[in-house]
Amino acid sequence: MPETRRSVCALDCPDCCSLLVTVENGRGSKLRGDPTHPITRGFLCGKVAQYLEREYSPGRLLYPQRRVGAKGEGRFERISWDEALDTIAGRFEGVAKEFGPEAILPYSYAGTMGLLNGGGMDRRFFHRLGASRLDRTICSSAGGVGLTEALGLRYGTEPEQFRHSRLIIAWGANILGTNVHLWPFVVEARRNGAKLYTIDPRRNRTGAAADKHFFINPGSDTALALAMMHVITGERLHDADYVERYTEGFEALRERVREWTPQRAAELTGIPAEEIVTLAREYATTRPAAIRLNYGTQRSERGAMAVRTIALLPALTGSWKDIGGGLQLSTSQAFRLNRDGLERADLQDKALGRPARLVNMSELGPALGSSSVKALVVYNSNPAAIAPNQNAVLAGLRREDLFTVVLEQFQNDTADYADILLPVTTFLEHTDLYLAYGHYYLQLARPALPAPGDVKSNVEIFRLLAGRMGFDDDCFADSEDDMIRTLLDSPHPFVHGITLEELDREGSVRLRLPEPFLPFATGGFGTGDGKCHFRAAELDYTPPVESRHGDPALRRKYPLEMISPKNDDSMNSTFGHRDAVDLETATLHLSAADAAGRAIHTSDQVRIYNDRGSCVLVAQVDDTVEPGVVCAPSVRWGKRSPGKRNVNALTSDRLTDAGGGPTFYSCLVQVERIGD
Ligand SMILES: Nc1nc2c(c(=O)[nH]1)N[C@H]1C(S)=C(S)[C@@H](COP(=O)(O)OP(=O)(O)OC[C@H]3O[C@@H](n4cnc5c(=O)[nH]c(N)nc54)[C@H](O)[C@@H]3O)O[C@H]1N2
Ligand SMILES: Nc1nc2c(c(=O)[nH]1)N[C@H]1C(S)=C(S)[C@@H](COP(=O)(O)OP(=O)(O)OC[C@H]3O[C@@H](n4cnc5c(=O)[nH]c(N)nc54)[C@H](O)[C@@H]3O)O[C@H]1N2
Ligand code: SF4
Ligand SMILES: [Mo]
Repeated sequence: MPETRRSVCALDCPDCCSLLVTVENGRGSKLRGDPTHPITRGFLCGKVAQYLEREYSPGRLLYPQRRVGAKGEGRFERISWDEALDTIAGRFEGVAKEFGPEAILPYSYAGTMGLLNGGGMDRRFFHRLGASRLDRTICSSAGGVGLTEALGLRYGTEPEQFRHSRLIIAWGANILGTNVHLWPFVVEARRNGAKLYTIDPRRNRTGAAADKHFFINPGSDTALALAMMHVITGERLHDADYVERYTEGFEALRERVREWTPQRAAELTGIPAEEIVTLAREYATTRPAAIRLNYGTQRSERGAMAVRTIALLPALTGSWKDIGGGLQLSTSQAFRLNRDGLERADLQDKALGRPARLVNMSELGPALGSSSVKALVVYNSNPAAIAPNQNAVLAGLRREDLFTVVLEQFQNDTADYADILLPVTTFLEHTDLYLAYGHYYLQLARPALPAPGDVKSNVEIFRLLAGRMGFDDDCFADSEDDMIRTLLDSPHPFVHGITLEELDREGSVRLRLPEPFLPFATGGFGTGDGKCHFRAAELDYTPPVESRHGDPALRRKYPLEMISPKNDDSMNSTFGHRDAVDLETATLHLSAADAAGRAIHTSDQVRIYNDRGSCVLVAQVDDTVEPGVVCAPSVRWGKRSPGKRNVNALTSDRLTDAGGGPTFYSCLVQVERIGD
């Protein structure tokens, strides 16, 4: 008899779907979205609807292995878990003795969003070891700083409320591609007469479905936001009552944005001045108006300021008062769990007597180049493919004196550089607790399927390694349930009283928030006085160095701005083993004007290059980008590409204006046709 088990999608996606797994004779036969979940609403995205392909793929790693070929070559032989763990513990002890434990660096991101396997036992282990700490900046840290500067907090409008909006602005947000469970609410709003506008350097699927698309030059969003403020304050379209009660610094803001005329912004953004004026007026006078801001805006050199200025707009118009107003970038900070208890940073005292040094993951190339890292442990991430300045990263991974451990499900680019390669479970095979960054439901998943071969979870592997290293602190004996109970042990009213038993019973539990949740309707900002502080003197914009208005010498050499946003049907590099995904991410979109000047036609192989490196893609000449911009949906496995490089051979390890984030989308390149 088929049985239905519950699970949660662990991929790095705002939707954090609730799943139903059909199991027949111990084997998963079907995956679907839970129809009773208020956000999942019974459907899954295309990539996860087919997740059982990945689960049962012949490409799954099933046994521990040791490298026998050269680094990067990908030749391995099977070993036992005992041998693998003993080798790792022995090497760590050796490195710690010779160079100090900070010569060991963990490298992980959100391959799983599960709190235990994403950052639980691993954190405890590395803290106790005294290893370097990783600053996990690769995705959202610039935006996180920008949002915090604006609101003092990192949460906002709940997705369910978008159905009440009359104007929805998807600002650097490809809702249909990366956040598809918001879409039904957008559809409902539009059925009731709402308009959807998109602001993006490329007309993606969401832009194609919108009422109006605004092509914006990459990295210029701050100029647009400041000009919108110019129009709104100049024409007195702001909400005077809201501004008076719940904000601080309005007069200074009005003064500050006086110089930010629509004409000036038009020059920088490429959006005509009249359109900026109309957009600002419509935004300020349509109620409710909601902004879905996603992380696309903050992967540029001015990313933090872009998010900050955009996130100030709803305070100016009082939109936070309205059901269906406000703004959403992330909801994650509402999950006030006991992360300190989970991660146990205090264990560093035991190892070092102080906090360990911090290494920025967006600068992995320089970090490995400096030789201060002697051992690297990669899990939940594929840095050989996804980190910026790939040639520097690969040169580091090739170092003979670097001992590299990789915990993976698949033999991806990074796995090829491992000394020891450990096979891990998928989210369908282990217990974990999930917060979301696109809604307000906390979810628990128990194993739905048996783990194949000899695979183990991250939690189990770091627990075993702690044992091998002789760490006898009680926390290393914690079970998964112990760790979840620790996380739930929080006095904050949003989570207080949620128990493991409730989660086991319900699967998904709404945070203890009022419904509807209007976080800033009457102040409540995360500032000392609860008001939104405009801090006008700090608001400013200069174009990215790598942009059309940046360094003129660089631009003469490399005249095209390259963005490499998310591919609709994949998840960063996670599905890089799929042929269809490989094909989609082998594409470079360019305008007819840029193609004609280079004698490039659709289906031609093209080389994209700059001073950092080059990669080969297939041209697609279309009108999804304007002249001057090229777009490569990402991220492909380098090992499947000609020359074994993907677009990150071109991206730079220059950091964002704040937050230490990467600048993937501030990247000047040249493109040429590869002759026949
Ligand atoms: N299908 C799919 N879904 C995913 C992912 C995936 O790889 N594939 N990845 C997941 C992850 S890790 C994340 S962080 C989220 C990210 O989700 P998003 O932030 O929505 O994804 P991005 O593609 O980075 O950026 C969104 C849009 O911003 C645009 N953009 C680029 N530069 C600029 C700019 O300067 N200004 C403006 N206004 N727009 C700009 C891009 O063209 C893109 O259409 O998605 C998650 N979901
Ligand atoms: N050019 C360009 N580069 C980018 C981006 C871009 O838009 N353009 N986006 C950036 C962003 S936003 C992000 S978040 C990063 C994402 O980069 P990564 O964090 O590296 O994400 P993925 O490429 O999805 O790789 C996650 C890996 O984790 C593995 N995994 C899944 N579950 C588990 C588990 O339980 N245990 C272990 N050990 N492994 C597991 C998967 O098999 C997969 O190989 O990429 C960044 N790089
Ligand atoms: S990737 Fe996102 S949309 Fe797809 S199933 Fe997972 S949470 Fe849902
Ligand atoms: Mo991300």
